[in-house]
Amino acid sequence: MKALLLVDIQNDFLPGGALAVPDGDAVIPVANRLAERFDLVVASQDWHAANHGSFASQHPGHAVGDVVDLHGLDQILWPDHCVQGGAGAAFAADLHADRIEHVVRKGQNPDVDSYSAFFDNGHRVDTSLDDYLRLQEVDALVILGLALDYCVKYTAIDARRLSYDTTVVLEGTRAVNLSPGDADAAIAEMTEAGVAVIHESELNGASVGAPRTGDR
Ligand code: VGL
Ligand code: ZN
Repeated sequence: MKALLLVDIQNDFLPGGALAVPDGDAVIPVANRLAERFDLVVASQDWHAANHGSFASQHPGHAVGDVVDLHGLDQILWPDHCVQGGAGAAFAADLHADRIEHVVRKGQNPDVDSYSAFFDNGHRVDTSLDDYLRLQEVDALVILGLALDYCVKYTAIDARRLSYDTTVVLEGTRAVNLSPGDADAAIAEMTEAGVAVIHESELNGASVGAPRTGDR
């Protein structure tokens, strides 16, 4: 079966948030629309310890955007964001979160970042999302959320590696674009990895989960 995976649709990634993704709130109506069409909706939540090593605040002498070595991995430094339990870490208020059946939280370990909803950036520890999806007999994922050039990209590429039929819906995602061109590069990388990157209109028909029965 096919599930919808909503990546990090959290206040800190919306305009006005700590790590605002330009036009990030535009993904919310798309997420809400698609959530009505899937039998299973799951979500990831960036969920950092307050002293997380991806925060520039933890690296005196460094600024947001610098790249440092974090226990052997290149790490872009970000503003403090999505601190566990904080308002910035909450799902966007307009997101129909009542449709979400299962949430995986990532990025708790201060020593390693976790862009993918499946693994930390060192691919050492998994979030248990794969186990959960297999138990639900999910074999195909439609992915959207924030941000296209980080968490959506790494989640989609890992999903392919884990052999899910994987689709990313362009209207449902926006990029940070630290460098102009990052969005296009992310789309190219995902496509190269076997991810179908499509428009929402192309989701019609056989490729989407059957309409939910019972309430419509
Ligand atoms: C993300 C940067 C840092 C994301 C999370 O959700 O794309 N990006 N933490
Ligand atoms: Zn983060």
